[in-house]
Amino acid sequence: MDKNKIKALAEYVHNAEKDKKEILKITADLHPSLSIDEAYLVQEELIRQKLEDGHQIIGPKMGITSEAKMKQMDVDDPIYGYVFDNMIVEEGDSISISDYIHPKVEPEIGFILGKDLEGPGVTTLDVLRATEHVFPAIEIIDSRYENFNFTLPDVIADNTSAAGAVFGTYLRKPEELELDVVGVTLSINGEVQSLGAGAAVLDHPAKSIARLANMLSKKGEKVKAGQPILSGGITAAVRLSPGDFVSAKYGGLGDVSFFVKE
Ligand code: OOG
Ligand code: MG
Repeated sequence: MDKNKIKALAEYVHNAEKDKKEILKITADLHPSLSIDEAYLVQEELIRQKLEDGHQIIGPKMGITSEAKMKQMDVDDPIYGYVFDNMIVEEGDSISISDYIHPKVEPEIGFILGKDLEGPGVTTLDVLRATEHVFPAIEIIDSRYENFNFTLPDVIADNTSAAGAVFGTYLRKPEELELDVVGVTLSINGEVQSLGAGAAVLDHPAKSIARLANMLSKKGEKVKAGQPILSGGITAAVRLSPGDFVSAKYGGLGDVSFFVKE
């Protein structure tokens, strides 16, 4: 794929995000043969455009790391993308539904590393030893594609549907918890909509961070200390409506919540 094509595809997705207008997936028509490697080139260009617009990367995120997500989205491999500063929602604050296309939420466990991790060969244990804190989080995803309908390359090119992140302030050391058996409930207006445990994420959420380090090493990049990192949705994602009070509650890892307005 030549540079102009990559740029055009990144603009296609980027404009949908800026205009809050859903688009047909890239592989439907524009470029049916889009490969995973090409999709990451489109994502890189999209990220370059966002940085050029003055936005900043807050941290990386993993996606499609649980069976629940693989089934819901009908794709089956972990992928990564990036959370930007303009996506951050403070705990307890409100979002406006009109700032999104068709937003959904999913509960995730967040990591902050005390030292950089560089693959290949990073293990789950390496991640746990490098982790300074874990924290509760909710990710807001908002695929730019019609009906959240996409293939793996499509969703990679769309920065893995990243649209918002609510980082809880309850920090724990990883050794204070057994992250794989930390349970979570995701509730809307006090009613549980989905539930799961950390092990839903690749058997252990720290394994997801190891996978991220190993994937990034193919580009000569590492997972950096100090950045909040999302390890991937534990449960299927739940659609948002105006008036929702969204809350994720974790066993031993506190909770995190926010409101949805018109
Ligand atoms: C893709 C986003 C995947 C996760 O945690 O699985 C993701 C999507 O479901 O639209 O962030
Ligand atoms: Mg996610």
